[in-house]
Amino acid sequence: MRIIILGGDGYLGWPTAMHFSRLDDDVAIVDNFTRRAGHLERGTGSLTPIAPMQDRVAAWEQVSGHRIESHVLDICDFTALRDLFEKFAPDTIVHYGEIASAPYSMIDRDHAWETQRNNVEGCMNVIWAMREVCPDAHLVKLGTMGEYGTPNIDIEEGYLDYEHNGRTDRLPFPKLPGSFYHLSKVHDSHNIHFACRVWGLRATDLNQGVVYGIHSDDTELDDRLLTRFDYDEIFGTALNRFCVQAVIGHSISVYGKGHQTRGFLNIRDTIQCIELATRTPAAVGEMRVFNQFTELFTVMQLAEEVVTAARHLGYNAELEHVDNPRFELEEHYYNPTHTKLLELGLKPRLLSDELIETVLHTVERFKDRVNPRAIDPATRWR
Ligand code: NAD
Ligand code: USQ
Repeated sequence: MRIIILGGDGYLGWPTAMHFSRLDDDVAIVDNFTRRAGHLERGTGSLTPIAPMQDRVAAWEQVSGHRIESHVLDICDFTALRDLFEKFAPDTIVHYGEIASAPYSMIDRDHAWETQRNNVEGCMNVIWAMREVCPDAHLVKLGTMGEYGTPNIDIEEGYLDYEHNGRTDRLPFPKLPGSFYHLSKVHDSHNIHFACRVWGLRATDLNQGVVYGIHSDDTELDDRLLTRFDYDEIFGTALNRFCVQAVIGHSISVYGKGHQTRGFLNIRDTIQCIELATRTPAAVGEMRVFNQFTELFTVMQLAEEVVTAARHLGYNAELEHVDNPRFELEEHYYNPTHTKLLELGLKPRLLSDELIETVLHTVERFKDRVNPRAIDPATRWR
């Protein structure tokens, strides 16, 4: 495959790029370091020391013998993006390149707008550039399970069969997202769906759950190949934050009752899912939707799993219910379907004590880099 990975400097994009490169696909990565800039703005950073993108690419070539093409480019620059698509002629475009934080989008009006502008404009550019120069390519777009919210009915994979006043239709599943960030993904889904229906583009919208974990097969080869690992209140996600908190002796921050249920998956399974989605592309004119997660947990269950694993390693880990900074249901029904990736061959790596301990061990190596000031939630939904 000739594959472009947008957001290739990110937590998921970098290990995905190495994975396809190792499999001998022709890989180009694109990033404008928005995530690194977001950390500079907040005075925070990745737990793992991450090399500049160009150094990581050079280290990868040295370690693996494979070359990844890299481009410093803002996806919101339409001309530059279209030129790259024209020159590289991708058959697959994996689009990770968005601002990925719900709290960031809730800081204030400017951060809400910057998140939606960057994400919607970037994705809009991707579909227009595809239409103009590579209409046969397959777009694999990272959406999020949070697009659906937590409705009191079963969640289907993208579409629902409706019967209304004696008539039936299959329509996009209703969306009830919980932040301006999650809303940006809903806007993207509508725009991509439109491009598939009207222009005949082909796309897979991956409604991914919360990702955890620190390593892929390739990041383990050399410290210069590490991917980022965020633990701060803005960019860090639940289980990753809990592991850092356990190691530095901070109480594990369960927001509210902790009965909120979400879909979760290991970073290695993200890569597996992307590979499965890219190797069997959507049909012309189709926007497929896969719900991409392997397990459901309540936040409490996750916190308890981390407490158990951390205590096993000798840490005196404890969880604490903190006043929930978000506006979200803490008790709700949650039953999302997630069979399509399994049907394509996904072999989930389920959460285990051993897996959490691996993360804890890596956190231990870099614990001196933790900024404790960055951990407590300060961004509130209202
Ligand atoms: P990340 O922030 O680490 O990676 C995204 C990358 O895109 C960053 O390196 C950023 O600099 C880049 N980027 C953003 N805007 C850009 C622009 N205009 N031009 C060029 N590059 C740009 O985030 P991640 O955790 O790797 O997430 C990747 C994707 O997966 C995101 O779209 C996110 O919404 C989605 N997702 C992530 C998770 C998760 O738990 N990590 C779960 C569900 C969905
Ligand atoms: N939570 C805590 N304590 C914490 C952090 C989070 O209890 O210290 C709770 C939150 O209140 C929420 C749940 O854990 O109920 C998940 O929060 P999160 O910060 O781990 O994840 P979220 O904000 O939903 O966003 C993350 C990624 C985002 C992706 C999304 C997938 O940052 O890019 O889209 O997961 S999903 O949640 O399925 O929409």
